[in-house]
Amino acid sequence: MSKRKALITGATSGIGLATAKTLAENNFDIIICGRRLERLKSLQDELSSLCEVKILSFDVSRSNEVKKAINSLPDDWKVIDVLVNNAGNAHGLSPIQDGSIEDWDAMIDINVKGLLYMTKEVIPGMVERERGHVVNIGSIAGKEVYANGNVYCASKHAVDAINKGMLLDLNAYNIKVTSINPGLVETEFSKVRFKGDEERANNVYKGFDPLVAQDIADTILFVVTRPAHVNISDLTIFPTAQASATTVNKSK
Ligand code: NDP
Ligand code: 8X3
Repeated sequence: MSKRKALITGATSGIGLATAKTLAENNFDIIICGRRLERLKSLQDELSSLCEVKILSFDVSRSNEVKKAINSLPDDWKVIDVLVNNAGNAHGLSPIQDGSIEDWDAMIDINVKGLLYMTKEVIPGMVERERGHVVNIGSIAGKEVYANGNVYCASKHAVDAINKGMLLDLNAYNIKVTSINPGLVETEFSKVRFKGDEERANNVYKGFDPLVAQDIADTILFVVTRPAHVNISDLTIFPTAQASATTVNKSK
């Protein structure tokens, strides 16, 4: 029997990279996506002894690029069993009155519209086959709003609402929909949020043990390998030291 195929957006770093490796090690063929082509190529080299690996390098926030990328897949690769909508980032951390329009556009365009563009290209095949699983990576920022998180929190609240909408609309088609909402995970996330300021980024994870990308990848593997009658619809995952978006025991 052929392996199931999973498409992972944001596979060049952090949660997406760990997920790509984990699924490759656990009987999936994978389509890895991201803008940094060199990273995708080296991941393909690393994983190609384990499974079939296809690369799609494009910007999720550009609907024409998304369409072109999915259309470029050979027909048998268009049969995507698992879509992991993971690509996204925070850009900036400012009070609303000081926020940058460029940062707002990036977060809405990538985290919300990018996820929708991917979904639009991949879901019709799932509906036709009455089979498939969409895993949306939300955040605790989609469950709570914290000071200065305004637009990033809005983008992740939108992911939460879209996830709920997908669950309802795809119910008739036997399609599983899962939202995974992590707390603090040490990846390149804070480096992007703080525009390359490594010291500020590293400080976010000081004084406690944050989650690592592999913790989320292990959870995604668990979720996508449940029996056919089981759908895990919504999960929030914190490091043990975290109890809410802003309650973190930093006594270490
Ligand atoms: P990273 O910065 O390590 O990874 C982000 C990934 O998204 C990269 O692979 C990047 O690829 C991709 N990406 C970003 N913008 C685009 C774009 N325009 N087009 C295509 N791909 C893009 O961060 P994480 O792994 O932490 O983040 C992954 C997801 O997890 C995000 O949705 C984030 O909001 C969410 N999350 C993260 C948490 C954390 O604490 N780290 C907690 C909760 C949720 P490339 O640059 O090559 O395009
Ligand atoms: C990432 C987690 O708390 O930095 O979504 O917003 S947080």
